[in-house]
Amino acid sequence: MASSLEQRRHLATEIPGPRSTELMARKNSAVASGIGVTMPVFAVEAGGGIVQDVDGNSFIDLGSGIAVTTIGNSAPRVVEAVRQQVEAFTHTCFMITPYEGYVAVAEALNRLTPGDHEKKSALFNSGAEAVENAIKIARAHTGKQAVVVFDHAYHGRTNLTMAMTAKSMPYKSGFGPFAPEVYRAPLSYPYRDALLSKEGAVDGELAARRAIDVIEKQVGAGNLAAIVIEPIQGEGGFIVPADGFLPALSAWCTANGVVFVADEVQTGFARTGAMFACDHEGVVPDLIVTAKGIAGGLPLSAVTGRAEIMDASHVSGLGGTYGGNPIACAAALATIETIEAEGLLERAQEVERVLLDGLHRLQADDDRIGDVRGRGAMIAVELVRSGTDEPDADLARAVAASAHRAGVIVLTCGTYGNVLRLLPPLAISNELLIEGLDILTRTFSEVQS
Ligand code: PLZ
Repeated sequence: MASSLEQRRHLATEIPGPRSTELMARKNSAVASGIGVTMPVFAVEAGGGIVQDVDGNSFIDLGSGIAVTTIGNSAPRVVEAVRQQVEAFTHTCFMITPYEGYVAVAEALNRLTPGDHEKKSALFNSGAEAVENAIKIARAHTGKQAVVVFDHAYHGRTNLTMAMTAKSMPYKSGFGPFAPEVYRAPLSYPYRDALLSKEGAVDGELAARRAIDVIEKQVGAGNLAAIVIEPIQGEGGFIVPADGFLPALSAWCTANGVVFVADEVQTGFARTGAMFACDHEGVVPDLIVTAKGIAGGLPLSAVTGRAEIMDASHVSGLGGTYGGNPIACAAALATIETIEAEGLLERAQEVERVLLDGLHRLQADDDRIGDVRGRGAMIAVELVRSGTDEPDADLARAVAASAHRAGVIVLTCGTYGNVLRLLPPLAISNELLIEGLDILTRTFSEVQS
């Protein structure tokens, strides 16, 4: 995938450099403190596997702007489609005078998402907005109100999605009261479940029964509109549930008149080596929520699902001024074309092999790496204090900060803040990927804990 930006890590200054330091001072006086930043460098250009900053430093991108630029930043097809659309018109509002791009994106989503039943879609702007709309639709369809989410879940920062998100700091603390009728069930978390019972860790059906028991006793299927789950949890720590967990939950929903909603905001669009993470286990959600990787960096999100559920709302019950903006739709069509034309599912599987190989070798030499997990280009390591299973958030922070200074963008996540996650764009070269891994490996040996 061509990018005009030189595909080379290069440090021209200390990190941060003088121009970034100046901009950070302006940011601190002009931008609300609630908006934090991971790295103190300001971007000017990005493409392939590189992000370049205002001081001429080039970073290896192992973050993709939190799993958004999966096909690469400023990917050529997206740039061209956006340019053409900007020249034609920027906005009319689909609810006022509709346009073809929106319909074409809905058709593509109906075709690509799991299951060959009749589907419909509705478009929005952000992941959180789409999650909220999935709940509106599930409630309208079932006439029920309760929503079940899981331990370690992340679904957004709006009021309803804050209630659905598990972690208090930084997402919820001080921002209540939260929306009612949201209940939390235990997740299948193989690494941590194994500390309690080896059997429970590998048996997804057993873990699902534990969750279903909580749901039946504490909520009741008769009150429950929807179960919402990330098939691989993102912010919660890249937790891949044990095989059988998702199919068992989905089957229980079908048997009990509950809408099964997959939040594929972070996992969707080739990220995990399949178009959607549900595909790995043949799970067919009733509704699927997508965003992030859908449009190559432009803000777009969607709810797609069974036509009879999607049609439950009265006419004009769903919408918004910008939902399915024409420029974002043009970008989404170009993104989907790129994934299909360039074999990016296979590329994500190859990225998985490279990352797992490097990280397993690192784990063999370092007992602070408790777990290596993930799928495709969504791979993480969970860090613990040497020889224990105690989460080590300080180590994750120190390794990330040191990697940043060495010119590698990596992110942390996890309920305990002890997970280092790798989300490279699929446009990255293997050379940059391996160099990024080498730097991480060196960083681990330098950072003592
Ligand atoms: N559902 C599964 O991962 C967004 C959040 C970053 P929005 N994750 C990144 C942050 O700190 O705000 C996310 C997600 C899943 C929903 C969302 C929300 O998507 O587009 O950020 O609203």
